[in-house]
Amino acid sequence: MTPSNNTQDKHADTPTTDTLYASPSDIVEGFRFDDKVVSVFPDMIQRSVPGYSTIIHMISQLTARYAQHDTHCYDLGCSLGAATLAMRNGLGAKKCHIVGIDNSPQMVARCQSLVKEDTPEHIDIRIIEADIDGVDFKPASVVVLNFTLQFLPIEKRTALLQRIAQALVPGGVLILSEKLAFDDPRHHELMIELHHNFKRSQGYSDLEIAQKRQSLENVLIPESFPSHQARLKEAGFSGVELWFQCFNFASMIAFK
Ligand code: GEK
Repeated sequence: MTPSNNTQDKHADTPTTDTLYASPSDIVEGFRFDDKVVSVFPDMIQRSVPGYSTIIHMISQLTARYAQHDTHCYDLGCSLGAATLAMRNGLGAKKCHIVGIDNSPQMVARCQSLVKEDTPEHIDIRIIEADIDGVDFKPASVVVLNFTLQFLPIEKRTALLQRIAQALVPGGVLILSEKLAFDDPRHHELMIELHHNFKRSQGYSDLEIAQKRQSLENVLIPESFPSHQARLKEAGFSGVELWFQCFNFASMIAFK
């Protein structure tokens, strides 16, 4: 079996184009990672997050550089396993234990079947249903939080990052991708505007953009890069840098 590079187009029997917010709703409910979202997820994230494919591609390269033999590589909030598979592809001959974790049962079920059908049996890769808030991490060299921390209540973020920092072996890294907020309100508005223009260019209507934004209100809580940097240092990381940014979407690397 030849491992592939993505999780797209594997289930031709299910809808793949995101039209979840295309019709007007009287009440827009808070966003949940349920069956409906799972069935359109690759299309949704690709057309909503500028730079998503580049980040996934680079997670493979960062794993190749930082993964250490006989350690764990975690993908926290793995959804359908795009970053999990990118890590697997980056490992090459290194023997690591790859663990993807998500607390959406629907995501986990789909992810397990996608990963199983794409991965040779000798590779140690597991997809687990759990809240990342309560996981007991084993010694790890690469930990990925690709657009997941933003869904955790703010008051729980420091403790999770502390546990990750403690689990990382010397030389280990955390790759943290997040939607960002900005302290200067003029810049904040500009980034939102450019992001919405990006979504329009991807075929989303103004109604879809407005309803999705409403559904994410109080569910996805973005913070600024200086806030992330300060918290990561407080949690025990010695260095934190931005390695990718497109508008209000960014990826950071935090060094143990
Ligand atoms: C990707 N990383 O394709 N515990 C476990 N999982 C959680 C928790 C939690 N407390 N909170 C949210 N999730 C993926 C994309 S999506 C980002 C990540 C997005 C899970 C949630 O179920 C969902 O699958 C994922 O985190 C966030 O690279 O959709 O914007």
